[in-house]
Amino acid sequence: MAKSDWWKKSVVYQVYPRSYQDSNGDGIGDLPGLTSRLSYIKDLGADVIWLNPIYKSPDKDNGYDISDYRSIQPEYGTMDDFDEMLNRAHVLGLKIMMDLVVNHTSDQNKWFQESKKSKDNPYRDYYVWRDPVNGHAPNNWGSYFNGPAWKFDETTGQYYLHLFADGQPDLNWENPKVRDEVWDVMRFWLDKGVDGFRMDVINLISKPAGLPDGPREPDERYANVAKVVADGPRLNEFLKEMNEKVLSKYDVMTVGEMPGSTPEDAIKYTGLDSNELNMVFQFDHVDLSSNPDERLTKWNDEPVKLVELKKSLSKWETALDGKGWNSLYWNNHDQPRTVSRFATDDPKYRVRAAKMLGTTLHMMQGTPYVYEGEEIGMTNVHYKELSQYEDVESLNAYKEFVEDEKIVDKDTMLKYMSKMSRDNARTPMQWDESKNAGFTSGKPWFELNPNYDKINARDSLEDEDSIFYYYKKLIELRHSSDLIVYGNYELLDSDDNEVFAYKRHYNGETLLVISNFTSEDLSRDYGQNDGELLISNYKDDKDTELRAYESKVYLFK
Ligand code: TEU
Ligand code: CA
Repeated sequence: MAKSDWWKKSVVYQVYPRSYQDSNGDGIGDLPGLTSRLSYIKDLGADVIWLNPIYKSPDKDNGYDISDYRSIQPEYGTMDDFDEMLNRAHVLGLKIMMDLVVNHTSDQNKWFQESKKSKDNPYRDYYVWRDPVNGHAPNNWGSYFNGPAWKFDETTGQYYLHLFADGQPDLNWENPKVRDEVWDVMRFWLDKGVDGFRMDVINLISKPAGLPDGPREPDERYANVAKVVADGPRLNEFLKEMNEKVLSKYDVMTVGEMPGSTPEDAIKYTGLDSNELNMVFQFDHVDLSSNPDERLTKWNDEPVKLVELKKSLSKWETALDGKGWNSLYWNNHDQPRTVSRFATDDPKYRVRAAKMLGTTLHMMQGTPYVYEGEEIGMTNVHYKELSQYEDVESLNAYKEFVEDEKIVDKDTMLKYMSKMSRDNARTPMQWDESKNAGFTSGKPWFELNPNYDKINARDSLEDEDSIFYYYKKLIELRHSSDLIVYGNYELLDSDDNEVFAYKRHYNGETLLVISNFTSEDLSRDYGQNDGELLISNYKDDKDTELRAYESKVYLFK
């Protein structure tokens, strides 16, 4: 079918339904709650909503462990509630992109329940089962969520593979029946009218032949599975098949989540004639800070160096220009809050800093994603106690590193968690200053960030100078400018560790973007004097002067 590139001109708003809006007082966000907030998202100017999983799930990993792909998690409502939400969104001109989680299912999924019954069960080969080797797991792979990637199952005396939690067994994509099941699930939702898929860890679906051991440091218990499994031998083939059998028949948007992928991989999967995906989520810039102790990787409290950040984002901008398409994001449900991580949540600078970060990202080439609460500058929650955390990744990491292996002490780990835990992104949306921030009339499933009396949507909507209206303007600018959508990218002064400046070029026009990433007063001259100021996070413009977290965009015709 004929397709357009509407997804290149779109801005996506991500909703983590559990934490967005509760409608019935049970403390859990739900579909009717989201429906009641669609006009807020429309008001911001977003075109597409990416909805995190809402399928039936035992919720070991907040919906990323699906037990039934065709029904709605009762906590979130009914299929009628879903249809109502979809319909209402479409009436408002909003598209809905679903999360497609098909690298693994829940261990409660009917397929797995059958699969584990016996070696000759028709569903046995839906998953990856192997005999023990010398009484141990079949290879040395570690799970993304700590511990081994294999779990022994007494019933049949074999191990099954789980790259994530042990309640998330990996599907065996080598089995054509599995692929057909996935295509059917996709058609089920597409035929309802959904507008696309965000595909969870889709670059992990093709496992290397023979499942060989991975490289491992002497002090590591398990091999880093990312290095062995990502970008497997049949990935291109599987994605092409998906496209041919399903996606090509619908005008929808697709984004593949691809931890560990390089620009070359992304071009392979999103390239103009690859017939696979529209764009990928890459991880380079969110993986920039890491613990010098390899075993701890993401658990650290190192600030990201601006030159590194510039290098990373610019590498993707340049490499994909004219060859593929970028997705642009600062945060999502797996990452700490943008303003706390890449600038500062110090109340003195927070609003400016949030606008500065928004400008820096939204003026790039690619499809921008706004994570719920980012548009009002929500911050990390800064929990102090282990008992405040919910997330399986954080809790498993604490257990392994503090309790079992003792490679880091409790206080240090809690400090890392307060900086990096996914739970920072998962505290409920802050709607107003009433009890529980207007998120629920009951007891919230997860403790709110106590700063909701100062940071909330109602205040933002009442203040014309708010981050919300600033984001709205950024989105309007994109919608009205081919230069912003299509222009190519040129980084300026790559070695400058204080200012992020770049240009975009298109049809003889140039856009100049300047962002001060520090709280200092600086001075820089990029010839901005001659340009027309399009947007800035200060009321007045002082040319070469750059005040704390100042950000400005100029047009040259
Ligand atoms: O995340 C994939 C992934 O790579 C995560 O392990 C990510 O690196 C980590 O959360 C960052 O600390 C996806 C989903 O977005 C995530 O919520 C799921 O837990 C995961 O897949 C398993 O489905
Ligand atoms: Ca609810």
